[in-house]
Amino acid sequence: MSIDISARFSGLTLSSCLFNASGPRCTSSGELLELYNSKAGAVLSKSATPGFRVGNPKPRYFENQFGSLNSMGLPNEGIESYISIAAQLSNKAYIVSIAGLSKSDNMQMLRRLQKSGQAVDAVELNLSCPNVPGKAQIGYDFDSTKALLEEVFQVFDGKLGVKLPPYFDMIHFEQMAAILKAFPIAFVTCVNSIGNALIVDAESESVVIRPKSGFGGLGGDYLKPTGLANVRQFYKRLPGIPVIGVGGVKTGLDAFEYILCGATAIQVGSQLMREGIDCFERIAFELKTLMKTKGYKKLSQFRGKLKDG
Ligand code: OXC
Repeated sequence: MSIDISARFSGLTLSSCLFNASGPRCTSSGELLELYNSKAGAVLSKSATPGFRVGNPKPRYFENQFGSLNSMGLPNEGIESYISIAAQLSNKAYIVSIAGLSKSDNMQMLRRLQKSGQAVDAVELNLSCPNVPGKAQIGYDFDSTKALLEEVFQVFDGKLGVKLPPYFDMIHFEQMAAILKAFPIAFVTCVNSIGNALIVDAESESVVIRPKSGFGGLGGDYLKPTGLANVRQFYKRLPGIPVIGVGGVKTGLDAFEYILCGATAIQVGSQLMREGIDCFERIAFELKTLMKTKGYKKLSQFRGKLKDG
């Protein structure tokens, strides 16, 4: 099948537009190497903090037929580990996600990444983790986001994208887009989980995850319409800035819908957790099969072309 699903953005070339979301199965070196050896088009690390973090108490991940609820609390190996593995991931785009718990954490990691030169191909700055008790999602605080980005681009001149929380109001899309436009953002990833959702188990009359009294980030099918909406909004408002779609991608059809909304590439989260790394080959095959049926040979033939007039 001579159907091309490669993606190019910010100087990165991905043989497949599909890769992992920062979250499931990308924390340990072993997991990152598995992703590297899979059909994923790029490798993205779990969000790093300056040092190792054990994360929130378990159980902290739940799934049902509609998606997932998590409150992982940023368990990760620490930034040094994600920089040092880069040498073993050199033939694929390797993106490191960072999620400092404070501005100074983020600046410390960016200085370190800056010093590491070309080790890492790009950075995804996570502005939207909902699961650290006592810490707000910075992406919902527009002034703090702007102030952070002002400092970020003073110390870091590599490729840097941002991972946004889902927005639900037109004015918020407008305000965040206006902020992002003022910076040399390499890409925008839409969306992180819907924060502080609650799933109830009626039989046990209990919450389903332990941290934060059961409140956690919602992913999977629950998230997809919100993810599509956010991709569409930022695609239209940020011409020239690639948008990476994430939220409820299980099939080639889901991926197709994200590209129609304007996504340049697509991340897989809950489904990667459920199915493992084979999901990349399966979803790619389904996407190519659908494109063939529709007479498309490459993604640019339909990217962003959702009929919405
Ligand atoms: N989003 C994140 O940014 N981080 C994780 N969960 C989530 O939904 C986490 O580690 O809690």
